Amino acid sequence: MVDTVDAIRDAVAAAAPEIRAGLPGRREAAGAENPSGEQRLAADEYADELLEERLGRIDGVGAYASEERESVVDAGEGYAIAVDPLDGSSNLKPNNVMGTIVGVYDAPLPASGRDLVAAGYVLYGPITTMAFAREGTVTEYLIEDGEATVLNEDVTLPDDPTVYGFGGRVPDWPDDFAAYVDEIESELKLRYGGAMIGDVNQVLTYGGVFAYPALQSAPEGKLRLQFECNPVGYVIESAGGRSSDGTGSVLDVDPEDLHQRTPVYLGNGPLIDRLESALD
Ligand code: P6P
Repeated sequence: MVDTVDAIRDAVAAAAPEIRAGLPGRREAAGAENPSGEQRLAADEYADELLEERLGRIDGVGAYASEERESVVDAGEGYAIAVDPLDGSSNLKPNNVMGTIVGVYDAPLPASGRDLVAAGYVLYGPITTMAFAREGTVTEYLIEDGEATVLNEDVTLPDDPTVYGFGGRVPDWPDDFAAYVDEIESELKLRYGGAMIGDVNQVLTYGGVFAYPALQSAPEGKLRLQFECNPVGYVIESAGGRSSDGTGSVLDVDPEDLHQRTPVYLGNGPLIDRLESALD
């Protein structure tokens, strides 16, 4: 993971001269769409191929799946790795943060979040960090020059939340969610950057709530259960927070399809409890 992250970050940074020169760099569309029908960038494909090559060859890894591929790459016995190779790659254009999400399931995919044995996410920010959850603890690492250095060996959500970030558009929010937002926005500061990992890491750092809610136009929400909501929900719950699909832990959502979407709400327990009451 550490080696792969350096190569992906370098590839994203390699686009920088082209961005400075106004050229598309790896921002250019790769032509295809991903299984969720979203524009796939060359950077998405690059990160996906690198992750499959590096993670797929690890002893003990039996399957690889990604948000960018229709089906699971089967490699026999072992853990199933599910990744979002470059989450928020559309942020390349505005030169904003992006991430890589990885879930390690001890079950064939699609799997329940309860089958996760580890999960984490990488944030390509001013520095590259990885938040990795294992056995109920979240450790934050600095990743640089092929080395992972522990920055915080037990990351927990602050008790006094201060930020929120919600996806979707106000007119598309159901009334019950909009009513919750009215309450929350008078208590917390808006922090939304359009890349789940950047926004969730704000919540992990300052406390608060991130949501990509059920929308009137998309009751199932936007984010993918296997590749985004389960792994990131696992990290937030391991850091002492809560996850929800609006009714209960996102880790309990029944896995029916590899690319199924789910509404997702992540953050401090009391804020998620209030949200579930509002959505009742
Ligand atoms: P919107 C990025 O495309 C992504 O999958 C998540 O990283 C992010 O939270 C969400 O979609 C942003 O969606 O509708 O705000 O552009």
